[in-house]
Amino acid sequence: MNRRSLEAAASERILILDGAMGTMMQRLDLQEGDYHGERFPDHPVSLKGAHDVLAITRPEAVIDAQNQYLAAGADFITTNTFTETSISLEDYQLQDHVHEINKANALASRKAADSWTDRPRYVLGSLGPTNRTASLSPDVSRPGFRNITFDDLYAAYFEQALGLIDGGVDALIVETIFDTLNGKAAVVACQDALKQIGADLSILISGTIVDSSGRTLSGQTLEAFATSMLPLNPASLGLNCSLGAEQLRGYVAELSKRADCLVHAYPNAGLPNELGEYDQTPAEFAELVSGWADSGLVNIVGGCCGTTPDHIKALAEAIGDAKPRTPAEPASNPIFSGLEHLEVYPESNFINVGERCNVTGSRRFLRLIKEGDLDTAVQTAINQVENGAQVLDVNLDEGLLDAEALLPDFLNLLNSEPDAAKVPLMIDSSKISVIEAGLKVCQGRAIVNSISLKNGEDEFLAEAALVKRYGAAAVVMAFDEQGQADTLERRKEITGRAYRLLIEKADFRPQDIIFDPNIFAIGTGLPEHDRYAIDFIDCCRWIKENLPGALISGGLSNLSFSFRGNNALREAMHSVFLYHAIPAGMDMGIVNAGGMPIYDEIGEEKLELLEDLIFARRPDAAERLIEKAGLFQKVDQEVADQEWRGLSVEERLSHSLVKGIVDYIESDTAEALEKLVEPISVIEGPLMAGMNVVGELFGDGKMFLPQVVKSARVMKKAVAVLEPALEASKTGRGAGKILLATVKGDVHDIGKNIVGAVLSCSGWEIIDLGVMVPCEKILEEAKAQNVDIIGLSGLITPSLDEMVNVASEMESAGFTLPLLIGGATTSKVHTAIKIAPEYSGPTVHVKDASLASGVMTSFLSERADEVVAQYRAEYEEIAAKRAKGSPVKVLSLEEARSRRFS
Ligand code: THG
Repeated sequence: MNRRSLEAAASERILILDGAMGTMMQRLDLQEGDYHGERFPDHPVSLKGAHDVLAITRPEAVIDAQNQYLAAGADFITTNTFTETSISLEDYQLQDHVHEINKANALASRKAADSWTDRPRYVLGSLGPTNRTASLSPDVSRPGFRNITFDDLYAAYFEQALGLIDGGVDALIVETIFDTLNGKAAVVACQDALKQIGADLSILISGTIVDSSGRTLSGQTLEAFATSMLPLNPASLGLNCSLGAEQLRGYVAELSKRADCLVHAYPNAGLPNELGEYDQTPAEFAELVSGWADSGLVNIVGGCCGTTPDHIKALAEAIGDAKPRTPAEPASNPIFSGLEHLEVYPESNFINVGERCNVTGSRRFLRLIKEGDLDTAVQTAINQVENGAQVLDVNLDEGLLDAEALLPDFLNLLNSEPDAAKVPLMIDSSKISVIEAGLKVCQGRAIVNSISLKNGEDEFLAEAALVKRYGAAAVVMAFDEQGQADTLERRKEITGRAYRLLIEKADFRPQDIIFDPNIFAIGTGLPEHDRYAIDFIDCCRWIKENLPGALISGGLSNLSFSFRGNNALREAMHSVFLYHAIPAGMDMGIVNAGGMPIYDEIGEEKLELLEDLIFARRPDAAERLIEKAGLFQKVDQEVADQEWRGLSVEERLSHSLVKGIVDYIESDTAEALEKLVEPISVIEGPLMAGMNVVGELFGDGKMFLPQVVKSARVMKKAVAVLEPALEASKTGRGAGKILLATVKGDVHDIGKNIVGAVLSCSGWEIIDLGVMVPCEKILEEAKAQNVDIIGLSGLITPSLDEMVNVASEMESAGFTLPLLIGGATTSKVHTAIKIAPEYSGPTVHVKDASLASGVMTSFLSERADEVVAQYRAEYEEIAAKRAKGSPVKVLSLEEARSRRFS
């Protein structure tokens, strides 16, 4: 059953999987002898409990159990081979019988399935997670240690898959994946085993999340897991085991939204009780799981631990002829992952890739690696993420280092630090064997840096195939057989050729290609280097117009190599270059996330010198810049300090915020509080003024994320100083209780924190759930804490969709309390036309913190009904106006042409 035939079957109706097997076997009360049978009479260890050997020693017991599921209405039965790799079979000293046991199980299941002739019944070959993890250390004192590698797992799964395919399964399912790296090894092994045998069978991928934080055991979010797995092209992606169906709904919905393949789900029968038993009844189970079908979230459903033929029967009946889910449109946004995912939206800002974990790019990092001080070296990674790096470039290529051995060691250690491992990795090496060694330790979806045409098309396509095998994306350098592209024409020629090859011959999606049209040093004194910067920028524009969907990156610090020793000059140069390259299409860059001045503050004289050089506006640009290099040397800190320290306290606060200076923020905030008396006045006055400047500069591309991160830190410190005063000035009006949360997918909380601070001043009790809060958690806490109002916050555009989702889930869950919407991208119009229609309770957009208390008080007042009615009328009017269409009247083409300007 290949992918197409599975999709065809699943397009007609929702398909039913079987339930748990272990309990069925236990019920038979089999004795030691039943397990040994005639095949293993003298086996040296006890086999009791090794249910999988029963396919050899008591096949009729297995067939009988599976028939019960088929009778209950299952379309699929799963082979009893969850632990049948050589790795797990060692527990029973059966590791030499892998092929035999897997094949026997497949044959037994085949026999059961084939005894039904009413409709096609299928056999799914099961591959479980094994008892080891490739992404986690079993030893807390050695976080970089692993007791199993990708290669070990691959070999074990390959052997198992061959046995299953030999026994005649219809499809393979890699299930209960709690470590994505184990899962990847299994999927790649299945693909290779199928290729070797020449079979074309579907592969289903099934993850498991271990707690209500929604993460896998190895720490990935569900989105990061899906991001790693979807590029491996499963016929179906889904979840099993995990929590009970009740807790799983939000995650199934999330997968359903992302997966451009089928989606399956087979949860446990609720959460285990104190005795570890599952006691959800078949009716309860069926109602919850069929609810997903009714909402169009799933294509294939069944049960995991604790489910019985009765559960499956109830489920099949409850599903009836519910309409199967339509797979999501194939994604077109680039998306990468570490422990968390990074999706690049058309409106995303520039993406910072940290450059410092590079032995040729940092003397300090090289020394740490050479001395074997990997712990401190990993700190370099953490620091960069703290400073705003959204991806980490790692390069250990150096003549005297064995990068192929060292890189996995370093990455294993890095991957055990969640503060670094949350971002995707960019594996930087000029040797493909080193890159592959790196990919074998990444559970996330990494970026390969880089592949190129330098050794011709065959090698390029082989490298591209390797990238695809691990589900990664790739930086493609503008190199070919003749060398590096150093003119605009050569840059176009090579990137264009590489694009065609990747799309037409390597089955790449455009969004998985990241072109690097070579940032080389300018100002070297050689006139042939003068156009390097401008040609790169022009090439960005050309790529965006001619190679649709591909991303553009570059190594920024290369640009200023000629000015080594003058960091201030180098940083200013980088800032100016980005200011022009980003609008031309540069999406991401390998940068020093810590250092970059704000474009607007470089000053006219310096700016002119730099732009003369970058745009090759005059032949002596470099000379003039060198002459004036002194301008860039950091001004004596004391002198500089004296200048801005002389400003008013309001201006000083704003200055600290914009510049990200923490040194004086505490004393200045205290001074401002004395002057303005009310803590709220300090927040709403100078602090907001500073943050507004930051917001504007960021929006205009004059400030970058690392700088915004610094400003946010300063803001937090200032608010902390005000907190006692806020607390004391509480009016004690006892207004009510509000739950605040930044929605899932979003980490911004400055606005939300301010709202919280302002509201608590007015006597509101604040339940602040923090950032990245999943919908289920919001609903759960709102109920548990019996809040009066829910306030959702978010800064980035995708948060708008998530807010719509929360509103609709509030409706499904029967909420009626008011919902407030706030945050930079939110608006009254969006709230009126997208969010309010999803929820029948009052739904209102609140423009800024100062308004929140008023709105909320009115909702809880005696005239609440009137207020709600007013809002509703206003919002419905906005929505109605929108529905009537755009106020701009569009002319026909002929009419427009007839009015052409003459
Ligand atoms: N494209 C792609 N990958 C790349 C590059 C590129 N990887 C490597 C490099 N170029 C990008 N990384 C760096 C890292 C550091 C520096 C430059 C580029 C750098 N370092 C200081 C120096 O050499 O003066 C080191 C200072 C120190 O020792 O601390 O400039 O273009 N795809």
